[in-house]
Amino acid sequence: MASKRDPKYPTQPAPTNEVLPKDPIAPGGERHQQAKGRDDGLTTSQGGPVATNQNLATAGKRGPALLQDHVFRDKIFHFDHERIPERVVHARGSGAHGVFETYESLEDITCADIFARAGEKTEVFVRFSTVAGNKGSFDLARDVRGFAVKFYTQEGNWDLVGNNIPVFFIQDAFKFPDLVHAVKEAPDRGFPQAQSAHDNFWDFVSLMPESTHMLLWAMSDRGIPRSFRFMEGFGVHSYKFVNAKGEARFVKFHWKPLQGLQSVTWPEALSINGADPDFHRRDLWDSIQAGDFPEWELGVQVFDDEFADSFDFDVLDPTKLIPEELVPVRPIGKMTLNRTVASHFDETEQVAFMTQNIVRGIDFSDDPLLQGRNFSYLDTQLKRLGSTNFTQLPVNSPRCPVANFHRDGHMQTDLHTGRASYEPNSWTGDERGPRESEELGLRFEQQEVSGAKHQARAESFADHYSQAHQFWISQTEVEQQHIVAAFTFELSKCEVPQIRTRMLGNLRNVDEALAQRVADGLGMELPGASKPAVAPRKDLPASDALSILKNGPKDFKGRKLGLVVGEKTDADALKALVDAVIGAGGMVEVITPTVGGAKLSDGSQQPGAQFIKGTKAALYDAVALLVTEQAAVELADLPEARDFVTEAHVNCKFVGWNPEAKPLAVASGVEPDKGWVDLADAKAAVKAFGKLRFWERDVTAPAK
Ligand code: HDD
Repeated sequence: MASKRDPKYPTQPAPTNEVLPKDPIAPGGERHQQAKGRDDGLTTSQGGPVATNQNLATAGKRGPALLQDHVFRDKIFHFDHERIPERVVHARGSGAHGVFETYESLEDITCADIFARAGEKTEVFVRFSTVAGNKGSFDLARDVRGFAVKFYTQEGNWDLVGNNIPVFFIQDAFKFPDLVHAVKEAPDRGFPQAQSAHDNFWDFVSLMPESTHMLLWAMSDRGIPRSFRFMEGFGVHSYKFVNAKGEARFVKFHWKPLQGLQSVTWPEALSINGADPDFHRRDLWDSIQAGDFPEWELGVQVFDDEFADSFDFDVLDPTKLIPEELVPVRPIGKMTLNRTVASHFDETEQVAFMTQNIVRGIDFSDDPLLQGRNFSYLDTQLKRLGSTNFTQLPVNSPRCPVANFHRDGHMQTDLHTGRASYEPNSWTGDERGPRESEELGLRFEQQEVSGAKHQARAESFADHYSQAHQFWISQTEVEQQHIVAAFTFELSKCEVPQIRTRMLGNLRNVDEALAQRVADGLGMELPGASKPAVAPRKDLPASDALSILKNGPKDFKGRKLGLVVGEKTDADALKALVDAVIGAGGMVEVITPTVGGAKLSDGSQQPGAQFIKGTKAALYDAVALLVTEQAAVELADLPEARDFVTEAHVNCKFVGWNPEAKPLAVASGVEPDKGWVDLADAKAAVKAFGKLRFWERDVTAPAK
């Protein structure tokens, strides 16, 4: 054979509803077995059995080390080279494997093979990420989240490299390095890390009014999701679907979590970052390991040139969205994440996403941000992974055959045979090698293009504020209050007053009340409005799809209860509560005074998953206090127990309790209200937990 690369791993899934083949690198898989070494014996990289993994060879018992200790050299050499450059953005990520199932054939609008057959299952790999922080930063930074999906389709890999926010900060890729430099650590001092609450970021965005719409999203609770499982994903750009007749339509991609939308509050985010910096990463891992597989529906907004021409904004402008009320999102398939990674580095770190990885039937639009991205992602993979052969890494390797005349390069792992590495050639049979195919190959839409070379932004991109206003009026009162608080917090960290003033001037173009409330929070006079490129519109209707709270969950499924238990807790009441939570599809973490657990009323020992001094209420979706009066009095003496109750209360969580827990509530300085539900009826309590927050309590909201 000239150059055909067989699917390396795993073999291509059959186009049926069968379950996917076992991944060879998963535990127990063929390659995993190989990696374990000969009969579980330790070997060098060359496969030689190792006699000692403890001591250097030395001359004499206490003498100098011998240069000849090749086993030591092999080990240290590899260790010294373990690190690769982290991603310049989206460095901190969490990956998982899964499957995508197509609902129905979309042949009328796209010839993409993945959408050709109802019920088709396609293997996927997903990587969620924060954007600004380094690899070792914390999960609950206020930040955008990356939502990148690699579909291993039968006609090649398709990467949908999106975010949890449907718009972007900038309109043109030319500005991307500036944006990233502004939000990352200041180059002189190397901080602040993983946050946008600093002068450089707000200096830049206040000078770039096109960022304003995205800023509203980032300052909303979208910037602090409860976990990856509870957030939407968006392809952001307008792409195109092209059918077999060559007809093209615009398409925007949406991921909708079947778990519902959910975020934490800002004080909780601060608390979680200290208590569990891996909160999101752990949540994804734990839920998949527990068999509670997160699911998202992929939906599309499909529209033609006629709609694009009639729409209020340019569909090529990535700072704009198309309201779902105007073009409904059509669900076209479901993704289920059903397998954790076997190795964080091998898979999550080495996975290479690229917007230019499209397949036949999907095409780019002329969005200048997308066009620039298509150039950038390939570059970055070479920098990170060190070889043009990164596509041969298992996580990047297509599951369909690969056949071309690419040759050599660092770390080539394919074994190419035959003498022809060029075409045309006149060899035959296996020596001939692959050929292009007019019928099967990807062809771009045959689009007419005209006009002089141009180096300026199109006028159709000039409106920077109208959709920001639309986003603002689409939020509930609670969500608006959180946006005000976020702007106030972030701008309060800007040391240079002019930056705050400039930003307030921009916010006046979004909404006068918003700007005034932020100015009040900062204790500043409201400056004049900045001059917009075009007058913002205030007549766009509110869109419910833009609010998290209007799209929350309906029950406690997939959520976690933090259940405080003490000495002599009623064993029957405990069982009833745990059964009710599990019956509702939720999880329970039992918190006891010490991690050794507590002795229940029936004399049995209840182990603790956490002890009260080692956890925080912010880590749970609801909390419950199931304790005797004596235990409540003892807990009331512990500052950590009081903090636990106070944190749950002020963040509007539902608190399940029995009246005996009152001394703990009193000592915590909180007044039980209707959000405190009696555990006597466990099922009713769990039903209340499913509402997630008792917002009526919001003690941080300004008095009306
Ligand atoms: Fe990007 C990574 C999403 C604009 C250049 N980007 C990266 C990742 C996501 C996004 C999710 C992480 C992928 C992974 O998990 O490995 N990026 C976006 C979205 C954008 C966007 C939704 C706007 C709509 N990005 C953007 C621009 C450029 C880049 C305009 C450059 C011109 N992005 C990169 C990059 C990264 C990257 C430098 C860093 C690591 C990587 O690619 O693999 O090339």
